Amino acid sequence: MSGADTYRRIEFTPWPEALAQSYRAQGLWAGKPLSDIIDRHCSSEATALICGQRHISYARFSQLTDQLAAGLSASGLGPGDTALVQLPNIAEFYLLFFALLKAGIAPVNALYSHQRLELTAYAAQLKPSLLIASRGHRLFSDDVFIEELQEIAPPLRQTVLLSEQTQIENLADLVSINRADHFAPVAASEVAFFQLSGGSTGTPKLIPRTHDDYYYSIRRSAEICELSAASRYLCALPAAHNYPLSSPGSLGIFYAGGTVVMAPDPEPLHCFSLIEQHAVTMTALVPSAVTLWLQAAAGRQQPLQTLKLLQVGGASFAPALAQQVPSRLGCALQQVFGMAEGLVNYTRLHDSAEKIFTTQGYPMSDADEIRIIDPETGAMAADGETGMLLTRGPYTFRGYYRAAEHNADAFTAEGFYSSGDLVRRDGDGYLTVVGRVKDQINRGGEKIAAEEIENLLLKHPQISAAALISVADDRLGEKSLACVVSRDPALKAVALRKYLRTLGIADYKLPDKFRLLKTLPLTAVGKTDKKTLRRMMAEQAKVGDEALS
Ligand code: AMP
Ligand code: DBH
Repeated sequence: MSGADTYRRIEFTPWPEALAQSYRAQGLWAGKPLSDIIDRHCSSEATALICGQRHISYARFSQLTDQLAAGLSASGLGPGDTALVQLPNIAEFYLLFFALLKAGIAPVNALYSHQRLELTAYAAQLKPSLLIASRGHRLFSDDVFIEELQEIAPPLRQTVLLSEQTQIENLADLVSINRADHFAPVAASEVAFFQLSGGSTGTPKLIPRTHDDYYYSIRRSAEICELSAASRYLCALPAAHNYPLSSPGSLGIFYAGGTVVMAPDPEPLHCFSLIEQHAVTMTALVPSAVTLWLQAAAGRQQPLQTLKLLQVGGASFAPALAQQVPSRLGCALQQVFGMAEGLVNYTRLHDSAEKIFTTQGYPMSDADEIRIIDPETGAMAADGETGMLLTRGPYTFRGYYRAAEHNADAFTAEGFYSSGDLVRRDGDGYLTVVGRVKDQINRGGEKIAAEEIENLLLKHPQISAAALISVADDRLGEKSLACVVSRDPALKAVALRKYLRTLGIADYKLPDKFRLLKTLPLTAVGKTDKKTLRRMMAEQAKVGDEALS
């Protein structure tokens, strides 16, 4: 292992020393690497992971990730290097994640739905030395995009491409190791990996997470959810997402010595069959998936016997739907309101039905500091009043990666992160999310930064102004509507959608609807007046005005 100051460090905004010391003194930051989550069970033959027919024990998990880490180190990669990773929900996602952590290489795990534009943005910011991707993804079916990435990130010198048949047993061959080489993890106070922000700006931002801060959030989450070696978690949301990764997610389950069962996606019938086959005890969904599960459960004879807990989070969950979970799915509900930037709130397992159905819980840690302020005046909101949520704490980051200008806006002088969420706190400290001030659309838990799409639309030769807003949707909660001013009155939605697709954005970011306007309403300072625009669109929707088709 290298000494703390002999390896290349990845830059990040640190916590002020006094706070860092207090987090250590309180035992919140335990000084252990995230790989301890697996290695603490290294002699256990219990099953850590089930993926299709494969069952991987903790002992095997620990050994394989050691071997892979050694292989990665032997190929010249190590602390200071970063990796761009894009994998679907398969066992290799975790095996490679822990191998990278052990080798001190900091990955960013892109979502599988991400396309050229997102991956390019991450590569341009991180300049990764290593790419891990799947040949099953349309970007990696040949080598064209890999060559593009190498131009954007000249340090990129290693590629691990998994074929659809690649299994962990021969993954070790991919990085050609047969010997127990040395690998060098970094200190627990350093960056372990990068989490993705849903964002509200033109370019997707990266969130450096340290071993210390992330490990604390996982231990505390596992405790709140009362996880044990008997917990069996179905991972049906995208594995890379902060919620199924850490709240308490798969990492919480591994920490507790339980079993993670992989599902490719939340499709209810397949998930129900996995739950029955593997005696799954808990899972995590976004609200739009719960709707599908409730419908599918209605057609079943038997309740899901083993399922004890369903977590719901990522987007607003209507109390009327929340109430249906226990009776129709036969399990308890937990609401989770979190963010990849840090702060996670949970309703607690023994809370009253009223709190569980109508609130999004309260912060997981006593060390989380919360401020709710009036967005106009900055004054503290009283209990019951709506305000903007600011937070800082032992697992809330202090700055996006290399984004000084944006950080100046996203943080207060005292280091509080401005989440952009509008919340209300009740007299017992429970938060309810009532809206947001950030310019983002939350499409069934998938976040879309309005500015990113507007900038792309503005690149179209016929478009002179563009605004992306949310519109209410029964299934997803919100959908996106692009209002455009065009020089060509015959511009068609289908052409715009195709245009955006050729630019390489993820499908979930494609506007659901388009509307052609003569002008966009402007505020006094000349910015798009989205409040007025939203109102105009809601009124037009009522009179059944035709959308651009
Ligand atoms: P991200 O920055 O992509 O990690 O997304 C985090 C954001 O998702 C939060 O700031 C909220 O806007 C939203 N969010 C997460 N959980 C919930 C929830 N339970 N209810 C409402 N909004 C949520
Ligand atoms: O939406 C999120 O980002 C989210 C939701 C629930 C999250 O990051 C989390 C829990 O950790």
